[in-house]
Amino acid sequence: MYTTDLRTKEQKQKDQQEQLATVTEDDAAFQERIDDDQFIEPKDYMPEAYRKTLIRQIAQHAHSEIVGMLPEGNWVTRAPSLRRKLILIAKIQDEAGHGLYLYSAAETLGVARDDLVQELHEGKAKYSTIFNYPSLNWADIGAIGWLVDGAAITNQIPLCRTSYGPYARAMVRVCKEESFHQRQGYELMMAMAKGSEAQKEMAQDALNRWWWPSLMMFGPPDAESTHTAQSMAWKIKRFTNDELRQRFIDATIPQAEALGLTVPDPDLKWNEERGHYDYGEIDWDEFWAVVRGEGICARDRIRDRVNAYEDGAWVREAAEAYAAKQNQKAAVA
Ligand code: BYC
Repeated sequence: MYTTDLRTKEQKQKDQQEQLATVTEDDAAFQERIDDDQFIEPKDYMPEAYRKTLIRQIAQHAHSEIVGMLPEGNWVTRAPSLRRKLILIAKIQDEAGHGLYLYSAAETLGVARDDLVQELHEGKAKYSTIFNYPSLNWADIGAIGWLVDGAAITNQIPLCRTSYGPYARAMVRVCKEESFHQRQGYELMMAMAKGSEAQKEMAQDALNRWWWPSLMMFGPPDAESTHTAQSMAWKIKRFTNDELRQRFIDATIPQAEALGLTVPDPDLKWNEERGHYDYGEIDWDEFWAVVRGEGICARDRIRDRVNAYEDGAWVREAAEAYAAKQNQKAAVA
């Protein structure tokens, strides 16, 4: 069974260095394939550490998609129109699909989806910090689509060229859907920002609360990132956390300006020399606290996932009974 890695950051870095020091011929040939931009497929040789890194990242990603349904699910019954409700339900359903592609991609690496899900339910698995924040007003649904899906696309488009074939292929479809999610979020924000004074205030309030957590989605600063250097060498990651965070900020500020909303960062300003926006200090203490499971909604999220899983037991049983019946028929024929 795959278990959560409880080693300290220093220990992980030390182990990685030791592993790299003992490069076999197979490992060297593997790295050549990576350097040559070839995809690695499930039955190909891969170093054990590469396999483990992928399982960790893909499983965390799958859990994020599934837990990510909850803050939005909170608003389905209160969507202000039939059109908005349909869009929201379709989006949430897409996230479930993303989770399934990703669990399937993880399974090609020799882990069982049930084991991964169990880890999530036991509170041992990580998922994106962003989903531990509450969705408090209707404009939050717009902000999630615009900012959270916007950050997700920024991170995931490069993953379409990640070195592991099944993960890369899953990402192609995920990104197409995320693009629709981002646009519907921005369109919702536009309706709110250009609406009544009260609606504009709701949109601003949502931006104020989701801005900083969205920047945290990209992970710790490069200097504090445990896995970036090795994951870049293996082309699992194509850009560093800070590079993608900067790309997201640069793309999003003009969008906020078009909405007439103010990004809650007094230090934000265009830097002509760098050709990028400078931005203020991110509260990394808050980030690490949420990673440790101390986020506002952390307990609710796990409780809701466990309840949903238990409520769905009859569906799994019915599917298994149906499959058994089909197999029986096939055996007789
Ligand atoms: N939240 O060495 P680092 C979505 C952990 S779904 C929690 O930089 P890495 C959507 C990290 O796991 C969005 N933990 O890690 C869904 C590591 O701990 P471990 C999800 C985080 O992996 C529904 C430690 O911190 N997207 O968009 O090289 C509705 C050190 O970090 C976070 C993905 O999962 C975090 N934010 O880089 C709407 C994309 N950040 O494992 C939208 C795929 C870091 O050593 N994942 N940690 O115990 C990735 O690209 C990378 O895993 C990350 C982190 C950039 C997130």
